[in-house]
Amino acid sequence: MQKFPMTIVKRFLPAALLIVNVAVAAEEVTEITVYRSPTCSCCENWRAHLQQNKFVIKDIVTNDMQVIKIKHGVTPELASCHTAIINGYVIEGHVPAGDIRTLLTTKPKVVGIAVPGMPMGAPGMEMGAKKEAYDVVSFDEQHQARLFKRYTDK
Ligand SMILES: [Cu+2]
Repeated sequence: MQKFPMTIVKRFLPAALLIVNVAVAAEEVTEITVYRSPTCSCCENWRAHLQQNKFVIKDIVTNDMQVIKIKHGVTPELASCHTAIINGYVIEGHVPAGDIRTLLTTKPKVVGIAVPGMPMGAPGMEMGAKKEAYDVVSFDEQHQARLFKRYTDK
């Protein structure tokens, strides 16, 4: 029986390990830390929306969401119920999963993105056929908001 030449193993094994590491890193990106208050039911609906879209949730229940929001630069104008962190970005409120994916792939120089308030029809805020228009905005360290994605009431 011929032994597998050691030189080939030495040459290709590190490359194989590297591929495994990259695959793991890509999956880690979808882990999102969600801060929410124990009484928030729409937060749970939003978490379900993320899970349906293959995000892995680290759930942190807290009675002091105000502290979390201040710590992450979320002003009252930007604020909603839950606050989440993914890959260094802040995700405030009922942001659709697709917009989080866009953020992670385009990597803009922003603190995060937010859906201020609790618009009807946003993920986790479904109320039958009722929908209102809402904006996903990005915000920077000066709390300047910019349009990231607009959703109509249709
Ligand atoms: Cu909510």
